[in-house]
Amino acid sequence: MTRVVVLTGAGISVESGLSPFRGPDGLWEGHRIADVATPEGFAANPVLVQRFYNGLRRRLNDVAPNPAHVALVRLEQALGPEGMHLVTQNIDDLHQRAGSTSITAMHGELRKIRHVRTGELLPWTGDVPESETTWRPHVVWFGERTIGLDPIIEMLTRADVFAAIGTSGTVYPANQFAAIAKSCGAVTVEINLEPSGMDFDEGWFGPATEQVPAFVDRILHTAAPARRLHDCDN
Ligand code: BJW
Repeated sequence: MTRVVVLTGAGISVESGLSPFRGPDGLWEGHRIADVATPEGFAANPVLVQRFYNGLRRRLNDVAPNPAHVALVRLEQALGPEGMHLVTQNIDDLHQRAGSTSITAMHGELRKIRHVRTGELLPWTGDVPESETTWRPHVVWFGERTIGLDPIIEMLTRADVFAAIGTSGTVYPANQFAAIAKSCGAVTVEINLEPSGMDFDEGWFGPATEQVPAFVDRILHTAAPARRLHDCDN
């Protein structure tokens, strides 16, 4: 059985109408990252941070999954949860709304809030009062531990194919996944508007809504890539 691990970033949701993080129209334009995406920023100015994430959360009401999200559901349904796992850095819920179930949201989920002391999670689709300090956005800020890393690494060591879709590769630890998978014998594939500059075996360049369905067709309709034998095999 072919085992595929897919990593997605903000680029997969751009054609749904969401901005990427970086670049001229990026989400952080007009904000200092340290102010809105660090625990220190929240401690210093919770009103600014809650307002920022309330704005992002509202945007989710106006967008829908696109053909790239849907194609990854098709891949999961064809390979089963043992054959395909989706790791997303995205805090939007477009993969979940499209129907992906074998998924790790490693940077959290905008439509959840988290108790700052107990870690309890609540589903949350509306605004959080700007003065709220006990409940914070369930997102992973810089300097915080990402979600589900150990199982992700385990899956990368067993993958036949690793594909990174719509991510700039600027953020650790996700920017190490291709190297980990490759060192354990996976064929690594980048799907992006343009090359990120990281080392991949193959590049598929163009809009995700075109490239991802074509990539899924390739996986499903051609023989599994030959896997090299190596030390990571279980
Ligand atoms: C298309 C497209 C189309 C466009 N089709 N493609 C020095 C100091 C302090 C920390 C560090 C340091 N050096 C390293 C670190 C670690 C740090 C880090 O990586 N920093 C670097 C930036 C320097 N990482 C962390 O802190 C992480 N945690 C950690 O390391 O923990 C260690 C630890 C261990 C034990 C205990 C405690 C800690 C956590 C990182 C959390 C990142 N969170 C964010 C913010 C979420 C909330 C928010 O909204 O503010 O997650 S950062 C932001 O970047 C967001 C994203 O998920 C992430 C990745 O961005 P992504 O998805 O790649 O988006 P873009 O915009 O960068 O790229 C879009 C791409 O799409 C582009 O390539 C386009 O070409 C493409 N594209 N249209 C196809 N149509």
